[in-house]
Amino acid sequence: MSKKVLVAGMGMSGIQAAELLLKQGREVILYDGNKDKDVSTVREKLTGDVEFVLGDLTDDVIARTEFCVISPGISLEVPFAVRLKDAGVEILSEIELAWLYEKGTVVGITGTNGKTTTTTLVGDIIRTWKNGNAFTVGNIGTPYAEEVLKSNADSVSTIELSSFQLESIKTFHPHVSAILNITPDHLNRHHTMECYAAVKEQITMNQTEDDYVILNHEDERLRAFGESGIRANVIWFSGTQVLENGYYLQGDTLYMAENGKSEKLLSTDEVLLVGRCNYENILAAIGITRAMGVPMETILEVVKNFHAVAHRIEFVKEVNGVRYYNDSKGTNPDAAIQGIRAMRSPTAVIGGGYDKGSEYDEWIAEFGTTVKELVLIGQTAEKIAACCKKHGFENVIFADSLEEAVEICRRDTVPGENVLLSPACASWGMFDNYEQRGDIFKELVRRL
Ligand code: UMA
Repeated sequence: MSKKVLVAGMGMSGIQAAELLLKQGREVILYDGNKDKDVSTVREKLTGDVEFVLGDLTDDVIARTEFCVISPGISLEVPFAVRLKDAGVEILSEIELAWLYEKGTVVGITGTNGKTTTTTLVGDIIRTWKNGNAFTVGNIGTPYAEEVLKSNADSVSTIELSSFQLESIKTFHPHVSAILNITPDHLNRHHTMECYAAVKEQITMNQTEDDYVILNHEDERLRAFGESGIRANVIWFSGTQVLENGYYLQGDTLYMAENGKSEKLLSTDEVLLVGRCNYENILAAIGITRAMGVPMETILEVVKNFHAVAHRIEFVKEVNGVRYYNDSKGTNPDAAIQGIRAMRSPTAVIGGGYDKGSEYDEWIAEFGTTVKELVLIGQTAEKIAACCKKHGFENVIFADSLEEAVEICRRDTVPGENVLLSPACASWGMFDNYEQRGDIFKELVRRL
């Protein structure tokens, strides 16, 4: 009996992994745990036939499986994944599968926050340098498996990588990798910070002395990791300290340093992004693209023209003197802190959502005089409200929907103030993803 490849998950990654395998002439079983999944719309996206399985995975299917490609949203601890492992079936992430077909060079970018902005910027710089022979893929929204067959000896794939995607890599080997920062997130899946950090650090596990890793010098865990004798060449960046070697921000200027000799690169008023977290993303992007060999002139040209990405402290509209910002990508407390830091006047914040097991103390401690009221939605509303009480922040209001939350903020703000959607939580439960949450928010604001 010839065995098939089992692709688990019929979301974006699963569909593109199945399509890639079909193009290689492989036989595919496409599986989803949701027994009500609409198979007909999935079938329309595929160019060949696959065997569909929904609901529970039977022993018969496991016996017919050569290896499994797992979607990032599926934990390795779910019962079917444990049964596959027990049966000796290898489980690969969609990233690992795509990597097996890569013909060009790869840049991999991970970290808790700033991944999307940095990946987009790096992707733009590399696309300019390579005259379009480049791909920007991964957690950012286009599965790596969708683009990899277009790669060639001279192309570069810039990949945003989540911890979920790094969990089941085996041989994946970026020439340049970056870990931007590691702060608590997704702890309901990885359980401890140590496990979460270890998964992120796997991005370097196949790198050699010919490769590079860009690390945040101000992240204690990453500093220790960079000094622990890893094989790749370490390049540091810092948003707060002058470095002997690396890329850093001092005052309003970005510098590059080599053996204690610093050279000014550009000042913050020459770029369109705002906030220290964004200057750190720029420093990391410069470090990554220099390591790839892009001329500094090309890098700075693209940096200067780069706009904020959607859903990341994105200005939406001014209504009656109140500025509305969409930071739906603020899916954890640390990311949401950056949203608050970017506000320059009193702000009504809309927060709450899916419970990933986060703690909200540091986020609430950042409210200071900036946050005038917090409007809470979703599963975490009570938990966040209790945390606000502990920190003496009283101005908390509950809303049943995002629409009601926007209406409350409109009612409670005056000209010169801001409204910020920056939930500190994932969107799941109320929305399909953070993009949908942000798009709905923008639509509600445009209708005000
Ligand atoms: N499913 C199961 N069993 C489970 C869980 C899910 O069968 O136990 C099924 C669902 O029924 C659904 C499918 O799996 O049909 C969904 O798969 P998925 O959750 O892996 O989603 P994709 O559509 O494949 O999107 C994934 C990433 N999603 C997640 O990691 C949750 C997208 O990142 C990514 O853009 C896309 O691949 C392309 O690479 C989104 C995300 O939220 C933006 N990422 C997290 C984050 O940024 O914090 C990590």
